[in-house]
Order: sequence, then structure tokens, then C-alpha cells
Amino acid sequence: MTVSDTAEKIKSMEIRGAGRIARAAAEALRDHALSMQAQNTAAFRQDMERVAALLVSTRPTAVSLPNAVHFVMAGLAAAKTADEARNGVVHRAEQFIHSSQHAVGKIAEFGARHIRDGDVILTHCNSEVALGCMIEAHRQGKEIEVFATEVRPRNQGHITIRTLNDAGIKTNFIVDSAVRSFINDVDLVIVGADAVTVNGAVVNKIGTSQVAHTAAEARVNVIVAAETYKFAPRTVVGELIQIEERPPGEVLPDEIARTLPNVKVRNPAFDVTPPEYIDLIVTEQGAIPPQMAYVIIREYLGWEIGEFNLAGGSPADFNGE
Ligand code: RI2
Repeated sequence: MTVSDTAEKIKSMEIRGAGRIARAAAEALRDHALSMQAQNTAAFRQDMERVAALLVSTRPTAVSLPNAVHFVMAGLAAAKTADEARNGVVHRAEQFIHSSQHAVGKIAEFGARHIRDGDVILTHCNSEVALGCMIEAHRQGKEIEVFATEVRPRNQGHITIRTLNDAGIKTNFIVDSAVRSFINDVDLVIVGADAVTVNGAVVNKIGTSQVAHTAAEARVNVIVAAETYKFAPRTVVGELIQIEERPPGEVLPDEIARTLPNVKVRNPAFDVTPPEYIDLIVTEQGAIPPQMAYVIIREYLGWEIGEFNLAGGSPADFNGE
């Protein structure tokens, strides 16, 4: 698959989920580096930067994507020849993919410890790490039951219920607006994240903040499962996470929208859950209260304030294992 194929698939959400997007981008950069015929480092670097920018431009919110791309592109930093540059990119891409898969497994292991026998869990959207925690708890013999939301407009809940069904986990499928009706039957909310900011706010699928607010009101704990590469280094220097607004046709068919000239359809794909609604963020480095997000950014993404190059940003030094 070429870089443009991968970029197109990420944009159309054929490849989706913050972790999967990041690994797909690393694979695309690796394959592009391997296929390139460039004779000199400058030409190699220029072309890699072009495709890296294309990948990063596909979806603006999941910070795992630029974090993965920066990590892989750091393989070019010390290269003196095109071959060294190619090897650097391939090595770091492989390292990212491996570390990411390792992180998903570790989070499942740590997250499962927060799930008790008999727990009823509510999840929103489709997060491989959030599901990983539930599947691991089930594998350990804990009897759990899950409430999974539909997740309008893209219906990622359908993927979630298939995975839970296939794992043999008892599951209830509900529309997004039914969360408050069932929250008193729920012991624990577990969701994923597309980005975690320096103050511990979690950016995740639209509706997550309503779920977390409802859970807070009902005194139900909320756990966020997030690999360290979903923490957003540049929020340390005040950069805001851009919330992707997707085409209106995902919410209302264009032929209906055309008949309603006074109606504007809004379709933000993500929202922000403030740290006070989150009890714990489970990363592959262990669980932290959201207020400790800065420590993850500093310790595991390798960013320090002095390293920030505000013009372009320096590569995140991902150290996920
Ligand atoms: P994992 C997804 O975004 C969802 O918001 C999900 O919670 C988050 O990425 C994290 O997913 P989208 O691509 O990386 O469906 O945990 O818009 O799989």
C-alpha cells in the first residue's frame, strides 16, 4: 500500500482508532522509505518530509498520529547517506509498531486489575485498549457484562459489540442517549483516548464527556485507557488540540439537508472530558491520576520544555517499552 493509499484510508476512516492510525502511519513511512530510490540524503529527507506531512494532515485530533510520525522521522536525524536515512526510518518504524503492540498488551494487563468479578462496564466508541482490558478480565475468568453505545454517526459501537460478542462477553447495545438511563446499573466506565492534554483532559469520541459527566453524577468511576503516545507534548506550550469536524453527510443525508436551507448540520468527531471527571488513566507505564499527565509527557515522550522548537517541533522520543 502506498502512502497516499494509507492517507486516504485514514481520512475515510477505513483505518481508524488512534492506535491503529499511528501504526498504519509508521508502516506507510517504513514502506515508502524502502521503496524510494533517492541517491542522496537531502532528496530522501525531502521526500520523507512530504509524505510525513501528508499522513499528519489526514486527521487532526488523534495525537498518536503526529507522535508516531515524529518518532519515525527522528530516524533521519543523524543520517549522512540515503542508506543510513532509509535504515533509520525503517528501524524506528519497526520500533514504534512493536512498542505500540506491547503497550496495548500492558494496558490490558493493568486495566484488567481494575475490573472486579461481577462488574458491569460501560464503554463508548471502539477502543482497542479499552476493549483489551475487558477481554483480559474475561480471560482471567471474571464474570463481566458490558453496556456498549451505538456511537452516532459512524456507528463504531457495531465494531465493539462484534468484538465483545466474539469474545463471549455478555453485552447490552444501547443508543448514545440511553447512557443516563442505565448508569445506575454500571460499576465502571472504560473508554479510550485520541489525545490527553498536559492538564489531564481527555479528548475522545464525541459523547465521551456526556458519559463521563453522567458517571460522575452517579459516582461511577471512569477509567481511560491510553498509551503514552496519545499524550500531547505541545499542549505543554499552550497548543490546543484541534477537534475534527467531519462532513455533515455523516449525520444527515445530503438530499435531506438540501431541503432544509436554514439548518446547518454540525458534526464534531470528538469532545473534551475535563480531568475532574476522570479517576484514572491507565498507560503501559502504569496507571496515573489525570493530573500527572505532564509526567508522562516529560518522562516517556522525551519532551522537555527546553527542547521545544516552536517553529516546527522536534521529534518526540517515544520510549514506550
Ligand atoms: P484506540 C477512536 O477514534 C475513538 O475515539 C477511540 O476511543 C479512540 O480512537 C482510541 O482508539 P476514531 O478513529 O487507539 O473512531 O484505543 O474517530 O483503538
